[in-house]
Amino acid sequence: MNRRHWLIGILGLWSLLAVLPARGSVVYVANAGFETAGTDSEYSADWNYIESGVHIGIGRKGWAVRTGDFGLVLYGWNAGSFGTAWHNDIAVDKANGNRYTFSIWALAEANFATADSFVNIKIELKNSSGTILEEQTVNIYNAARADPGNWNQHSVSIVSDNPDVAYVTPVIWSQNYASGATDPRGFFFDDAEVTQEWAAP
Ligand SMILES: [Ca+2]
Repeated sequence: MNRRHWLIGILGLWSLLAVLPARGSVVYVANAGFETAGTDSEYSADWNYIESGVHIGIGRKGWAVRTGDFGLVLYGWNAGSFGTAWHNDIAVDKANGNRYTFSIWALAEANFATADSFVNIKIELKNSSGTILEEQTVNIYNAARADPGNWNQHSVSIVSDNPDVAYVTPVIWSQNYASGATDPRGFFFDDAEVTQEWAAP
């Protein structure tokens, strides 16, 4: 193949790709790796927390890292505490697909335990007013604890053809960290992503 034919081939492939529908598009998650601090070093920009009013239940730490310099941690050493984190609403274009997936890497330290046996990841679909239309939750507690000390990626998906979907919100939460557990007993998160694609018909 001479140079001219090679160029035509490349242009042809480029033209074909241009008319194919986008698949598996990754939707940007701001501060996906918790690298940027919020109002203080334990808070993460672009993420919001609810936590125990008595003891801190969740925060950003420099020793809970999969990539970069920071990760998010459930403070399992504060018995009875809880932590919830949710990202700011992420605008999506429903023309890009009907399957929405929130994925995040997690690591359970050896002795992390809660009295209620859950660490949930959830994806919420919202309308343009921010009202939740649909949501789906996966409890990753057992899966993460089955491989202590190692990072694994977990996902929760929802398929929706609701024409009012305008935003996606990823959420993480756990509660009632166990008393009596010895260190190490944190639960780490890092590298969140949200993807949108067309579900197989
Ligand atoms: Ca990170």
